[in-house]
Amino acid sequence: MKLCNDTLTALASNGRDIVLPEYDRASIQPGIVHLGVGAFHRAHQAWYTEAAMNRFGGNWGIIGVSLRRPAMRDALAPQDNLYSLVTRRDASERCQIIGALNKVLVASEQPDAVIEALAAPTVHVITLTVTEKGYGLDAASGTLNINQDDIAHDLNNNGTPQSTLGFLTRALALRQQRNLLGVTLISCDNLSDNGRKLRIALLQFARVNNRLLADWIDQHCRFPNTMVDRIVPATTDTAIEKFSGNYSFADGAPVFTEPFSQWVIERNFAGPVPPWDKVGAQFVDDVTPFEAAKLRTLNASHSLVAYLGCLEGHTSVAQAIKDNFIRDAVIALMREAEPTFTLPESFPVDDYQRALIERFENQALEHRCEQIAMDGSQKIPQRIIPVIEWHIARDSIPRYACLTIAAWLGFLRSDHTVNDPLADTLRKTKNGNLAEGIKTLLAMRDIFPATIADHPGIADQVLRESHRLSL
Ligand code: CS2
Repeated sequence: MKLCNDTLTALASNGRDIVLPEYDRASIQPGIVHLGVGAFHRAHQAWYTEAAMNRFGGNWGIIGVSLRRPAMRDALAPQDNLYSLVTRRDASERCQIIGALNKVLVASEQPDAVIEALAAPTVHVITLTVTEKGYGLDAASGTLNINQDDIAHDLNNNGTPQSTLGFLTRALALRQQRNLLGVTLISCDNLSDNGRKLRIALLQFARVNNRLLADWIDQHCRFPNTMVDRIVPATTDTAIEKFSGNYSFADGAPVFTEPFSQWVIERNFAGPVPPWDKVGAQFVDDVTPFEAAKLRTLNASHSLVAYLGCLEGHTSVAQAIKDNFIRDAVIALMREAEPTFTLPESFPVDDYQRALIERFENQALEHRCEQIAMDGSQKIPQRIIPVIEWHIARDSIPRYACLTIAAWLGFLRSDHTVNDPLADTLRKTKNGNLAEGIKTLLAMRDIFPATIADHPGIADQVLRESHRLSL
């Protein structure tokens, strides 16, 4: 039996405890368009939206957009865009069928349909998971990188857009021409100040060719900052096969995740949004402390585990964290980050750190070190640099942040495939001896600010840590 609308009722009576959509899918209008419909979105924002519709109804169907590849659409279309969300903690497991996704469009094949979807009058919210590199921002200056290929393409011609910003401006121009309401654009990527960054990128982009549109966007749209959290490994073919063996139906696109989930959203909306705050998300006035805590604790230690794990031959985070050297280093890195942010009292930092280690230990998740090791040039500036800056401003050298850079460098100089938009530049770190490699890396202005690059104590500490790793 294959998962689809017609088999939903049969699933309800197949003996396994599977949670099904409780609203009438056929009558739901799309209220959200999501750009970047990968595993993370389907386990996070779509899951909160599903919970909101299960409890309160509402027209919050999601149109998912894949920017380039058709794989997600092709897997989901034959199953009426239904998919299973499996939450796993060691031996326990729970399966829920998510119905919130109405359809998936592929931007490279159906650009006009994507623009019309974004401009639809029923759509009030646009969410994005386009990864750190999808915003076209220069990490060091925080301004739009007009030389990035897709951005340059979209700024220079009126043909089919290629970039997220290109699609958004075309759609928002239609909304403006049609006198529609503005929308709330919610970045769900692991960037500090993600909403503000999206706003800067989009306004700068729109201003190049259409100043009036930029003014309209600024006046009518909102860009709340958010902190998103849920560990969602990429689904593998083996996991898909095992899934149909475990359940009595086949699903070509299940998602596997942990029970934990967190979503903190700045209360800053252009119009209606789903009642996510009634189903577990938090609407707050200031997301900054949550965001800093998460990026500098969870994500920073994830990068450290991933690079050390790759160097030590561990495949998954759960395996790597069992290694005492890695575990101790992660705990020390968390402690080093701790003074750099202030969490609300409702969010005690000790509990947070302890819970994170337990989440990393979850044996049921096959979260590959290599997956997290991707895009280091985009991730390190968010996760490690603020910690180093905080410490050097107080005349101290953060040893474990330096260890993270050393581990990254070790990874870059190893035989692992480097999957990164700056891969060509990063390859230069392979030249010369270790000290030269460190100098080359720290001199990359797209990644490291001068305050760090020119600080002799940092380069020295990275070298000491590299020796400790026997690089
Ligand atoms: C990870 C994140 O791949 C990565 O870089 O650190 O995707 C992490 O799993 C999520 O941010 C958890 O919320």
